[in-house]
Amino acid sequence: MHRQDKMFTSLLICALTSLLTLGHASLPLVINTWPFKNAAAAAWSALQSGGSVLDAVERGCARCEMEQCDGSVGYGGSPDESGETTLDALIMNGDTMEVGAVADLRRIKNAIGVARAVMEHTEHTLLVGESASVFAENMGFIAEDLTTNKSVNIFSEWLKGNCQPNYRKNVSPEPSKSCGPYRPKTTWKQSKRARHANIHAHDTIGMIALDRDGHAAAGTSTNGLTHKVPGRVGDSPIVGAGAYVDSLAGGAAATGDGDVMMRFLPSYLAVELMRAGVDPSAACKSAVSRIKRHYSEFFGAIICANTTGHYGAACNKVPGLNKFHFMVANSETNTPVLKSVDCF
Ligand code: SD4
Repeated sequence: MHRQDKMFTSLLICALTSLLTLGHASLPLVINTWPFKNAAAAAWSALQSGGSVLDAVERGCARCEMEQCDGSVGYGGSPDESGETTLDALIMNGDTMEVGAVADLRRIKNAIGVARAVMEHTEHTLLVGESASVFAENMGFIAEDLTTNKSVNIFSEWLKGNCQPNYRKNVSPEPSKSCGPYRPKTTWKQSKRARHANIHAHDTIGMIALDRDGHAAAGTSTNGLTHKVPGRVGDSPIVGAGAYVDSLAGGAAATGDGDVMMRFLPSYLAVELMRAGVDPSAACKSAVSRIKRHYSEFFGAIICANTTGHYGAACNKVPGLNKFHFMVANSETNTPVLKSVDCF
């Protein structure tokens, strides 16, 4: 091939790769993790009817909380070791960098609503546990039991199966065979216990919304991990881990094994890369690669969008996760469209 032909071919490949990986840029934009179409539709219609990007994120995540998306968002999912469902959520305003979040929230279904109340009615960023629930009740949220027949069944099957799987290590009795109560082992070898969490235990909604005027917001909502140790908080309500957004750079939201992912602040990293001019797909990939270096087998994915409305996603390829699905709605599609990316 002549040199000019070669150059033309590589330019063509570059252009095609960009088209495939970047997605078309168009504002406004709503993007969320997993094929949660109704959540994307709720967020999109909030924007279309004149709502703010915060309204869009709140309504989108709230839709998943009501629909109990995949059993991993909202009430009645992921019972912990004591059989209780507790919720984590976060909302962030990319204009003001204000954040509201709740973790280990009990008895209140609308976790993203409470997160927004933390942002708008306190000077704080994160409220946790029983006190977060009392705050929510005082703010007018209804307290109700988050347990369902389904969560009771999951819990009783787990008890019958000797509390397997669980997240304990270096304790006795041997956690891979028995229920607690556990005590710390006096002598133990430093080792990583293989993480057992399966794909169905991981479907947090993470959402980013951008409008035409340069406003951006992001949020998350989840019931965390099934059989978690009571009090466990995942990545979703941790700013920079579960989500991050800056209207001058872009937004990102993560899903997956939060115990591992939160150690790397992947959403913050991705947004900072986009601020430096890296395109959203490459920014998402870098954030995943950073985690892979230490935890090659981690389960997780991240979505990214920049201020021009370009978006992308990336996921770590592990058994059960070859492709990651996410939803996109923008002025080009005018309706939520299912997108996917191959994991690497
Ligand atoms: C957590 N990241 O609590 C959440 C769970 C999740 O998809 O599914 N993410 O670890």
